[in-house]
Amino acid sequence: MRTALIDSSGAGGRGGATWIVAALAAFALAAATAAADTVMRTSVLDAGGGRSTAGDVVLDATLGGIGGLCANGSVTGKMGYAGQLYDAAGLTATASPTNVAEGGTRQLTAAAVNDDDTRGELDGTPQWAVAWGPLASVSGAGLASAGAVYRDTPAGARAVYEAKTGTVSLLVQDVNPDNYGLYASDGVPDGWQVDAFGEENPLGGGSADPDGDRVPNSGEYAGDTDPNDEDSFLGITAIAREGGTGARVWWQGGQQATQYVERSASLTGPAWRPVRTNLPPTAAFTNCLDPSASNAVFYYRIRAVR
Ligand SMILES: [Ca+2]
Ligand SMILES: [Ca+2]
Ligand SMILES: [Ca+2]
Ligand SMILES: [Ca+2]
Repeated sequence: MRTALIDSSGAGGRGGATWIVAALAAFALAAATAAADTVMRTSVLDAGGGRSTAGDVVLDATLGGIGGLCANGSVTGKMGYAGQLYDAAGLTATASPTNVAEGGTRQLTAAAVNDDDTRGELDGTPQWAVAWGPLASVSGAGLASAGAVYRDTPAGARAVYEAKTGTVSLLVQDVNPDNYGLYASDGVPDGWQVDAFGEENPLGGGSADPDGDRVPNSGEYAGDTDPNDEDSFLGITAIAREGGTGARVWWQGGQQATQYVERSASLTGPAWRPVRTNLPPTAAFTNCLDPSASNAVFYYRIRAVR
């Protein structure tokens, strides 16, 4: 292997003038770096190139680095070429990040996909549209607006430009559990209402009692009982004396709510005092003993929270 020499020291030159021996002219590009006080020798010029150092100069020259792909955002280009000939082969649509909160917006971007694997900016503006899912709209500038959802929901937008189409998938995130359609603002999580009654069903409202068990849907949710089953509800089913001063209370309910059994000596201005706290998972049918009921009159109630 012969080397190329760039020498400004005058030691190997003629009359101190800089001169160059280009032993490998075909590879001169890989070593064409010099400084006024530097001697640079390219010790190796193989297919992979390598690092050369002289004085305080370091040259990383790689023949493979002459060409290749570089990317910046949605645009990808080929470097090291005098020109680029390509045809637009398709369209790509992107978003970063791909999640958007319900009621929020996300900027979308479209780019041309060329037949040499590069991507480039469009010469014009694509037509944007909602492709699927709970997007309220996509503006002409590609700003997607997310509608209300009752749980995290996939969505998609479409860009069309010169008969080419690109789509981008998004995830609309549920950030407010009580804002969806007919079920909004009634104190009951919309996802629970949709699971029990489907979407936009008037029977699924928080105050409705479609199964006729005298427990509204809001109470069925709180007690984790079935709003479509009249035999499923939270309630005391029996009370009986036990022993000298005790009273046993039986009740039924759901499984995933915290239950509180309480008593009061009066229903006029009652002062409810705790008897039993029942943590989930709870049995659908259970009971407890109130050992200090004495011979007085007491009223019992049960409530549930989750
Ligand atoms: Ca929501
Ligand atoms: Ca609701
Ligand atoms: Ca009911
Ligand atoms: Ca019920």
